[in-house]
Amino acid sequence: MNTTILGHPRIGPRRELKFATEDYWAGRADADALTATGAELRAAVWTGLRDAGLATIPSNTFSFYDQVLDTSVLVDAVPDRYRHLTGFDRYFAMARGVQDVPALEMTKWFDTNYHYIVPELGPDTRFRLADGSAAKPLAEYREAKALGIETRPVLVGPLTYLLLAKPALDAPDGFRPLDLLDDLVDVYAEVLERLAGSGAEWVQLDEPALVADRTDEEIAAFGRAYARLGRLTSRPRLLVATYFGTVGADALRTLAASHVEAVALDFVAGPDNLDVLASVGGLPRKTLVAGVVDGRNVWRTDQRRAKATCAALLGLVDQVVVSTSCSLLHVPIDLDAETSLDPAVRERLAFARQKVGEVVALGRALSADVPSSADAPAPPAGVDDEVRARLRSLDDTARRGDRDARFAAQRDALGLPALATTTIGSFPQTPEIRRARADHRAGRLTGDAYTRAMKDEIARVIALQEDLGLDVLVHGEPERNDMVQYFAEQLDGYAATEHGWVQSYGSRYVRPPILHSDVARPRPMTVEWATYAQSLTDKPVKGMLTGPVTMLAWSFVRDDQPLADTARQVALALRDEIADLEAAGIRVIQVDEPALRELLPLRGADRPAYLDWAVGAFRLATSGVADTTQIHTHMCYSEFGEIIGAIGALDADVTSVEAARSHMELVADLRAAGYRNGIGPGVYDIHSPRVPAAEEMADNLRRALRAVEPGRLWVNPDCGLKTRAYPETEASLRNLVAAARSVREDVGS
Ligand code: THG
Ligand code: ZN
Repeated sequence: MNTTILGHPRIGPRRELKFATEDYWAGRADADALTATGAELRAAVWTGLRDAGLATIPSNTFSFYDQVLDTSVLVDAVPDRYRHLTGFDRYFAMARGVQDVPALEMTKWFDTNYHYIVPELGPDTRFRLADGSAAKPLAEYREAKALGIETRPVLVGPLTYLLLAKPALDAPDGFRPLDLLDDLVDVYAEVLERLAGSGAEWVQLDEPALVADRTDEEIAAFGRAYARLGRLTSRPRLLVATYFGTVGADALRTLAASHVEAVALDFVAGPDNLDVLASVGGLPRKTLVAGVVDGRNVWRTDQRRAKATCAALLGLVDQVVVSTSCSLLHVPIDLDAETSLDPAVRERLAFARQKVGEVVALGRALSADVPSSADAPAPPAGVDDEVRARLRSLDDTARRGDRDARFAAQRDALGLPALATTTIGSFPQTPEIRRARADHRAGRLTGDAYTRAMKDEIARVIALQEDLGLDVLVHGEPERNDMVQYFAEQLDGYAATEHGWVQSYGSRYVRPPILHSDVARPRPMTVEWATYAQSLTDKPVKGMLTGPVTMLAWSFVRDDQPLADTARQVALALRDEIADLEAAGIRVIQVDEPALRELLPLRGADRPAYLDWAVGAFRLATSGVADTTQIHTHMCYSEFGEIIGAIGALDADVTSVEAARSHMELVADLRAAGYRNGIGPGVYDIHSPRVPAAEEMADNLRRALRAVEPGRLWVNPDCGLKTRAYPETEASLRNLVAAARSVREDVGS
C-alpha cells in the first residue's frame, strides 16, 4: 500500500442516493430498489478508485444514512423502542423517528457540517454482532471482492464511538458510555476475526476523538482496547486513523507501543503532527498514512509541500503511504461536472475525484522521485486593495453608546412593549415560492415576474404578521434558498457550484459556496426586499443578514490566509449592508450566527483565539449603527456552554437562541455569564409540526422571567420557520402572541 484515501462520498455524482432514499421513504420505491442503488453506487466508487490507480481502496464508507448509525446497528446498540421494527424500517426509524417513536438525537460530527446519529447507551446495552456474517462491513468487503477489488473496511473506532454516544434517558446518574468499552471491544474483535476469515488484509479504525482533549483515563482505556485488538491471533492488519487535528502525544505514544500496524495522521488540519511524531520518537516498524491532501476543503494540493512533508516523515516511520487528511465525504465529487466556474478559480480547485488523482500522482512521484506534472503552484487569490485599505483603518468595533444608553434610545425610538414578539426570519417556503425561484434561475420566469412573485409573497407575510399581532415583523425571506448561498451569490470573491453537493445529514445536502478571493460587496444585497416590506407596515421590519462566522463555516474557504482575516472582509461587506439598511429606514437588523459554535476548535487551548476573532468580526459588522438602531442576533444547533461568554461579547442588543427543549435554562445561564442585553429564548420548538398551547409558552416565559426583566425579554420561536407548513405556523404564532399578552398583563399588574 503506498496510496489510499480514508473515505469517499457516497451520495453519487447526481445525488442518486438522496433520490433513492426519499423515494423509498415516500413509498415510491421498495427496499430492493434502494438496496440496488446502494450496490450500484458502491461499485461505481470502488471501480473508479481502482481505475484511478489508487493502491488501497476503502470499503464500508458507504452508508444509507450515517456511519455512526451503521455502527450502532452493527453492534446491536438498538434502543428497545425500535426493536419491533426490522431492516430499513428499523434503521430509518432510528434516524428519523416514526409516528410515536422519536428518532435518536443528531449532532455535529466534530467541527464539520456533517451530522451523525447519536448512539443512546445504558448499563443494559448488550453489544453483539447483530447480523453475524451478513454484517455490513463483511458484506461490503465480499461485495467488492466479488468485483475483483480488494478493500480495506473502515469502522468507526470503539473509543470514538463511545465518546460520541450519550447515556440513555433512563440510565442511572454517573453512567458513562465509555464504561462499556470492554464489551464493545469484544464485538470489534469478532468483526476483525470474521473479516480476516473473509480474507481482509487491512481494516481501518477511525479514532478522530484522539485529536480533541482527552483525559488520562480515556487514553488508558484507549490503550487497553487496542492492546486487546492488537493481540488477536487471527485479524487483519490494523490502521488507526486520526483526523481533523493534531493527535495528543500520549495517544500517539500509546499507538507506538501497540501492535497496530499503521497510523493515519492529518497533516492539513494538524500541521503540528510532525512535531508530535518526532517528540514521541516516531513510529518505528509502523506504516504512517500521511494525510497530505486536504480531505475537507476544495483546494488543489501544493505538491511540493506535500512531498516535503512525506520526505520529512520517512525518517520517523518504517513506511509512508500518501493519503487524504480525512474522508472525502466532506467535499463535492467531481470538478469536471462544473461547467460555469471562472477558469482562474477552477485552476485552484480539486474535488474528490481530482484529489484521488493528486494522491496517486504524489505516490508515483515519491516512489520514482520524479516531479509530478501538477507541480506548478496554483494561481493566487484575487486581491481587493480597497477592501484591504479600509480594513487596515478600521479597528474600533465598539458601539457608540453603552448597553443602557442603547436600551433607552431604542425603547424611545421603537416604542415596543415588554415581552415584544417576533420571529426568527424565514416563513414557510411554499411549493409555489420554490417553483418561482427555480423558474427564475432556469430563465423560465423574467426578472420582473420573479420580483412581482416575491413581493406578493412578502405582502402576504406582512399582512399575516399584522393580523397575528406580532410586534417586530420580518419579510419572510422567500427569495432565499440557503442563507449562506444567497449572500455568497451576491458577494465578489465567492463562487457557486452547480453540482457541488455535500451530505449534511441523511438525505439532506448542502452546496457550500467557494470563498476564493478577497470579499467585497459590489452593491446592496437585501435593501430592496427589506424596504419594500417596511413600506407595507408601521411596525418595525427586521433586516436579515448572515454573520461572518457562519458565512465561513458553511463555505469552502481559502486557506492562504488566516480565517480571521477572511472573516473581517466578510464583516466589512456586512457593515456596509447594515449602513445601507439603516439609511433606508430599517430600524432593527438581525445578524444570524447559527454556526458560531460549529467552528469552535476541538482543543480548549485554541478556543480563546478563535472566539476573539469570531466576536471581533461580528462587532466589526454591527458596530457602525446609531444607538437607536437595534441589532439582533440568532443562534441555534448548539450546546452553548462553551461559547456563552462570547455571546455576551458580541454585544448584540437582542439575542434569540434555541431554548425550548432545555426549558429556558439558557436564560439563567446567560445571565450568570454576565449577559445583560435583550434575550429571546425560543418558546417553542419549530423542528416538529406540533402546535404548542399558549399556556405552555406562557409557562416558559414565566420561567424565563425569573432570570431577566420583562423589558429585556423577547418572545419568539426557537428558529426560522422555513421548513414548516403554514397551518401549524399560523396556529403556533397565534398562541405565541396570546402567551406574550397574558404574561405581559401579569407583569403589568
Ligand atoms: N445551511 C448550511 N449549512 C447548514 C444549515 C443550513 N448546516 C447546519 C444545518 N443548517 C443543516 N441542516 C440542513 C437542513 C436542510 C438542508 C440541508 C442542511 C436541505 N437541503 C436540501 C436538500 O438536500 O434537499 C437542498 C437545499 C437547496 O436546494 O439548497 O434541505 O441551513 N449551508
Ligand atoms: Zn435557528
